[in-house]
Amino acid sequence: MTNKPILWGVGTPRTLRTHWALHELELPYACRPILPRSGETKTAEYTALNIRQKIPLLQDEGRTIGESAVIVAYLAQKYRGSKRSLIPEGTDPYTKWLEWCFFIVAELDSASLNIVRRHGTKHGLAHIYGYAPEVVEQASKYFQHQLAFVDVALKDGRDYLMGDQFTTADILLASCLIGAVDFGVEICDSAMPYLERVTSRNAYRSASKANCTPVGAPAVREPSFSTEERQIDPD
Ligand SMILES: N[C@@H](CCC(=O)N[C@@H](CS)C(=O)NCC(=O)O)C(=O)O
Repeated sequence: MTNKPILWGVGTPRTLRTHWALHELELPYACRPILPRSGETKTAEYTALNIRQKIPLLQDEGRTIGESAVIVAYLAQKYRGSKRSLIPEGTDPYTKWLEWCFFIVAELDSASLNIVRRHGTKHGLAHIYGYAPEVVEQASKYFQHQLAFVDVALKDGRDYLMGDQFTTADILLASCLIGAVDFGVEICDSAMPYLERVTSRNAYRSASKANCTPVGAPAVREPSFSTEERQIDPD
C-alpha cells in the first residue's frame, strides 16, 4: 500500500497537465497508465473510482479528484507557499489566476479546441464524432479570436501569464497551445516563444515522458494490459 498520490491516465493533453503539475512540485507519485478509448476507463475497477469514466483522475489522502484543471488547482492549493508554488498569493493575483484558468478551460479548450479535435481529421476524432469541416473552421477561428486576449497579455513582455511566477494557468494554456499546433490551428506570434519557454522547463520534459503511451500498446487493449503501477520520482 502506498501513501503517494496515484494518478490515473496517460497519453492525452489533459493527462499531461496533471503529470506536469506533479513534476513541477517534485512530488513522487504512482501512475496507473490507462488510456482513453482503450476500454480501460470503462472497467468495473475504474468506474467505481470515476463514474464519468474519464482520465485523468488523482487519488490523494483518501480524496478522489477528477477534471484535469481541478487536479492541478488542488495540487497548487495543497502545496501553496512552497518553494515551487504554482498558485499566486494575495486576493487580487489569486482572482486573476482563477480568471485565466476558467477562461482557458472554457473558451480555449471546451468551446474551441475540443470541437476541432472531435470533428477534425488531423490527429482528430472525426471517425468517432463525425467529420464536420465547417464546424472545425469556425471553432479554429473562435480559438484564434479568444487567443488574441492571451496575445495582448503576453505582449507586455511577461514570462508567464501571472508575470514572473509560473502557475497552473501556464500548464493549462501550454497544453492548449500544444493541442492547437498539433491540430494545425495557427497560434498568435507571442505564443510561440512563450510555448518554447514553458516547454523547456525540466518538469515539462519529465512529465512528457511520464505521460507517454506505453510502448506497443494496441488501440484497444485488454483491461489488464497496462494497469500496473509505475512509480514516478521527479528529479
Ligand atoms: N474535462 C475533462 C475531460 C477529460 C476527458 O475528456 N478525458 C478523455 C481523454 S482526453 C477520456 O478520458 N475519455 C474517455 C475514453 O475515451 O475512454 C478533464 O479536463 O479532465
